[in-house]
Amino acid sequence: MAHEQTLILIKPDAFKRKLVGKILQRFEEKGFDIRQLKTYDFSNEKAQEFYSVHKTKPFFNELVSFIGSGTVVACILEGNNAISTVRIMIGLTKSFDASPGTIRGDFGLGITDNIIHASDSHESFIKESSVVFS
Ligand code: FUP
Repeated sequence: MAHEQTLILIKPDAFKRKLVGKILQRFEEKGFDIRQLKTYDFSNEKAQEFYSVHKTKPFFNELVSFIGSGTVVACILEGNNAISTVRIMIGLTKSFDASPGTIRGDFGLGITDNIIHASDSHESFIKESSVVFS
């Protein structure tokens, strides 16, 4: 068990639907501490940097455009096994496949517009948090 930090982004679809409070509440109730929290508006350049691991993927442009389409909420959470536990809590990438009880499973049906992002490794957390909280 590792006491660690992870980054989440509450994406523009969820922000527009005013789901910020409900989503953050789940992480607080689970026991995570909020260490950093802010609204953030991605420039095209920052969005490309954030998603650079996906730059060869066919959905890269759609992804960059979507994350820049409105305000997001960026949050650094801290607690036991934060990276893997938060990934379990958000659910599968395709929201229509995500299990009920997960954030994507309860709130979404989309793929690109899938409510929330969470770092998938310590290396991703370092890179992503430096893009958003630099
Ligand atoms: P996840 O880690 O669950 O966010 O998913 P991935 O790293 O596989 O994908 C990154 C983002 O690309 C996801 F938020 C959704 C988006 N995506 C698409 O838009 N189309 C696809 O076919 C696959 C992923």
